[in-house]
Amino acid sequence: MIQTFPTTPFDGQKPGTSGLRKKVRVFQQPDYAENFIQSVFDVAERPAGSTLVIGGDGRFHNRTVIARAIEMAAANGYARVLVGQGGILSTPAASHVIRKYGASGGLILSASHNPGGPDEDFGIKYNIANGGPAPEAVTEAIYARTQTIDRWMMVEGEVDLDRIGTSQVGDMVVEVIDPVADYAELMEELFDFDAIRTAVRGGLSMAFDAMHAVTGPYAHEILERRLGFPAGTVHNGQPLEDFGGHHPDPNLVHARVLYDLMMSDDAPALGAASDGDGDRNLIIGKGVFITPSDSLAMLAANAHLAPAYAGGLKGIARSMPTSAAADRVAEALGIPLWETPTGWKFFGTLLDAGKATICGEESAGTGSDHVREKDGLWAVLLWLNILAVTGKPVAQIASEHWARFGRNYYARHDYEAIATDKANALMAALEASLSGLPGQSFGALTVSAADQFAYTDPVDGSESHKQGVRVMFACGSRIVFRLSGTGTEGATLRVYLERYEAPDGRLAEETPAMLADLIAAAEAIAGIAAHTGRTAPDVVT
Ligand code: VG1
Ligand code: CO
Repeated sequence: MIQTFPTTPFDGQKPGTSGLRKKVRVFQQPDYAENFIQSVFDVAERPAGSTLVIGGDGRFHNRTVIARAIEMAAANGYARVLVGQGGILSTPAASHVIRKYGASGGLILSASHNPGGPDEDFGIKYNIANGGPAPEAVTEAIYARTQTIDRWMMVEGEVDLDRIGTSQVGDMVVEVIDPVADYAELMEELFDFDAIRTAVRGGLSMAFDAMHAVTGPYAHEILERRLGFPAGTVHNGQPLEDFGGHHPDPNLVHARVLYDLMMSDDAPALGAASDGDGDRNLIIGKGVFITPSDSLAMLAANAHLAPAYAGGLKGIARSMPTSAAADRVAEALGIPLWETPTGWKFFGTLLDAGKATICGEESAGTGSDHVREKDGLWAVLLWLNILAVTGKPVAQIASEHWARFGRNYYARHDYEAIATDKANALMAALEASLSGLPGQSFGALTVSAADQFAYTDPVDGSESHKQGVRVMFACGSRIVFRLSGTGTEGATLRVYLERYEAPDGRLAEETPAMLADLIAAAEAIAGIAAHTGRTAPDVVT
């Protein structure tokens, strides 16, 4: 029996860079999650008989929202729900399941790399039938609906999320599926598992930090069981509702233990980590950290060594703040390079249209057309495939890459939890100053151009404005300023710094030293200290 509950709108249910993210306490308010999910169902394209995929990263509050989402799907006319056992599906696995089973879309319950637990973060993201994040037109429609919503609907029912099998809620079939099996099978199709297994027997070693988040079960199955890495290769492999009290953010700050291991004499050949929902990756070779922007470029340059990409790449896409390292690879390969706004939702049309094969973001996101999300383990497996086939250490692959293409020194400085009005004032002042910047010098750096990045999707023509302020210098260096769209507390200012050294330039320097004059210029241009009172970033990645 369908029950209908009257409700009134909540303010601020606007999806950000990657879905709706708020504190758990906000999501726990009566009707809060229900209003958002009902708004999704009210605007989503879902023909009669549609299948919905539901899964999450296992964080606190997952099971509560999943149980309710299933009841609501039954009342809203879905024919079938596929849900991961235990409510678990990594973001890339959810994307694959949507595609494989022809679902009309999916709900992914995650706040990704944000911390979890009763006082931390929760999130809901809707993905469309191609398996990718809903594009802006859809998220805008969802948001508009949240502002007028006056009822939500459900059919009472109970599903044992821990038991694989089929049950019924109202007229709807609910299948609890193995969250790992379909994904692991896909990875076996893409990569040369035999070559990797042989290399492992020959001594190829690695450490993978699952950060007590969703990739634990995937990494145990793929790395230890299927590829033969010894037990213990996967660290922190058990998903916990609060990620063990840590930030499941695979960067040099939050994955410090792994970093220290990789810089030690006992380092294995490859160190890797993934985030809360399994879509990000951190890559560290023995003694050498590979920036995500460099990793994108190096993977693209060597992708032909993996079976799935042996026929070549159709194009490479990167988000605007990501370094231009991949641009040089695209040029060498004679394929197009697409520059999109931040967020994976902008890659979907390019992948669907066959304009790009590999995509990446500076925020530790890399992926390909095998799904429509970034994919942490995919990146790790492509690195393993390359290491296995070439027999070279990561450091050698990196130094040879830089010797051929030059090196983009790169860092991102994050200033977190700034008062929103101060962050907005900083950005407003920066925007107002843009037209006067060209020609100005900051130390040895002279501004050649400055603008607000705007994007017109080359496939569907949709436009996105105000996607970040770019300041370009005559020497080819660049600073980008933008505010995060994934935080739940105040505002986060991201400052992206990039300096290019040609193949005959200084290729083996320390990054902070190489970026010192850019850091000073960023302060002079944006007045970060004056606006925010902060004299140093909270996180440098
Ligand atoms: C951040 C990253 C962006 C990424 C997004 C979602 O967004 O910068 O590159 O796509 O997180 O990643 P923002 O707006 O905070 O800069 V995840 O792993 O949270 O799904
Ligand atoms: Co993520």
